[in-house]
Amino acid sequence: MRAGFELNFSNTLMRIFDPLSPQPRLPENFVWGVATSSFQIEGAATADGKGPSIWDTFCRVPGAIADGSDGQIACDHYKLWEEDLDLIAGLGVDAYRFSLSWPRIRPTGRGAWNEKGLDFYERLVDGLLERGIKPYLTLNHWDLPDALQASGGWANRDTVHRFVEYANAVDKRMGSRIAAITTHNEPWVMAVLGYETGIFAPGIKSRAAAAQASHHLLLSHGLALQSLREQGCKAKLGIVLNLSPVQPASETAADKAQAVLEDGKLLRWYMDPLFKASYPDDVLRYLGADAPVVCAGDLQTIATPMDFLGVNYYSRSVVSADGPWDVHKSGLEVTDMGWEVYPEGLTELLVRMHRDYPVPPMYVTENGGAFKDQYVNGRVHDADRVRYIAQHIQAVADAIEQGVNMEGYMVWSLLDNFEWASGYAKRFGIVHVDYETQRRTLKDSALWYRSFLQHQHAESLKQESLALGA
Ligand code: GCO
Repeated sequence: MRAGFELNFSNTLMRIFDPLSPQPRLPENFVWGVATSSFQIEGAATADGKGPSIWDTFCRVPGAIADGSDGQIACDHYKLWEEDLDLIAGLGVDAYRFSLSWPRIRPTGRGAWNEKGLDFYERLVDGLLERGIKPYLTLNHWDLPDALQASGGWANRDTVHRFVEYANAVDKRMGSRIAAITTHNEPWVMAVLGYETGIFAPGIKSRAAAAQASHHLLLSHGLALQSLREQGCKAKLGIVLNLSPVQPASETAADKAQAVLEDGKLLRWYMDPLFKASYPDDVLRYLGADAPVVCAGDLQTIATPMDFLGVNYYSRSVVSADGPWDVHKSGLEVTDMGWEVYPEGLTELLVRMHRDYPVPPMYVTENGGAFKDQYVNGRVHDADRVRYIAQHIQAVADAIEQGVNMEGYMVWSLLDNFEWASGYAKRFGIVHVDYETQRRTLKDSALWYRSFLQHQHAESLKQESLALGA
């Protein structure tokens, strides 16, 4: 155990942490990482020719962001990127998952390209490679060029083609140096929270627009995959979905039926077209006249084979036919986001996906928790976050035991950052950010992850030399 490192673990968790005890068994080349996204950390909202994104615009809507904040400065990563890369390298991770700001690269989404934007990401990619870290690049983590929203954004089929152009341009500039390219991060969030409930950018409230947006996101994913492969792109290609097991609040027929429908809207609406080239009938029936316009060939395009699938997992979803479920009912620990800590749900979810769909190798591309951190004398003792991460790594190991093909795990997030409609009040980082001074401080969770990874890597080396000697 690291000196001075006192955490109150249960026996199981202690075993994960204690280098002398058996660790969860993860495959040889398992990829360990940390994740961020462009709008949440970069700042520099208008620097070097960047155009506005829908989130820049949405932040100006009174009441849209809980603390009235915006992404103008965020973690100032656009300026501090070298320091941040050193921080990532210091953790001993294999990979860094980050996203590109589309309007930094093409300010109006369809006009001229901004070379300075491409230059920034090229420096970032080279900086990662110099430090021995694999770049996992996401093309769209929600910050659509605002100019494309003026013509309907993702509800307009034209945006599909603009996205493919953007994907091609990024690949031409740096694709050969990227380990994996994710087309979209969490299409459900963009479609449902962005176009149906309107609590996220662009703030539209139309179920029909949301359904159409989800279809266009999926279609653009499939078309981009085809186009990137035609271009000879060597990176692994995939998409990232936010998923949860959906459980009924009770055994009543009404609650169970509600859970089936919610599972359809959250999981099968994305997994069925991606892996079975069809939309689920029950959700189509539920949407009725709001179902999306789907052109001939669209579903075959969406089902273009992927090299990997990313899963973002935070909690389970419990649904009741009588309205919202009170998370405090279960007696489980609840994070600062009001989400139950439910690691066994991750195992359940991964096993179910493996059982129900012909999935490619999967990654947990995001997992982590917001907690009420206290910064005291240069330390943040976030034992709750350590426990959260350790339990979920164990849950991934359990899924692997049950035959699921998992290739990696990434913590959300490297840094405290702009948590969308919650602003800066919710902290997900394993590194604390003082927004006044931009000083970064490793929390206990970062120190824990670092020593856990040291042990994992030492174990792999041991296995390798045993294999060589045999
Ligand atoms: C997400 C997002 C992140 C969030 C995180 C916590 O993909 O939902 O990728 O941007 O910050 O999930 O809510």
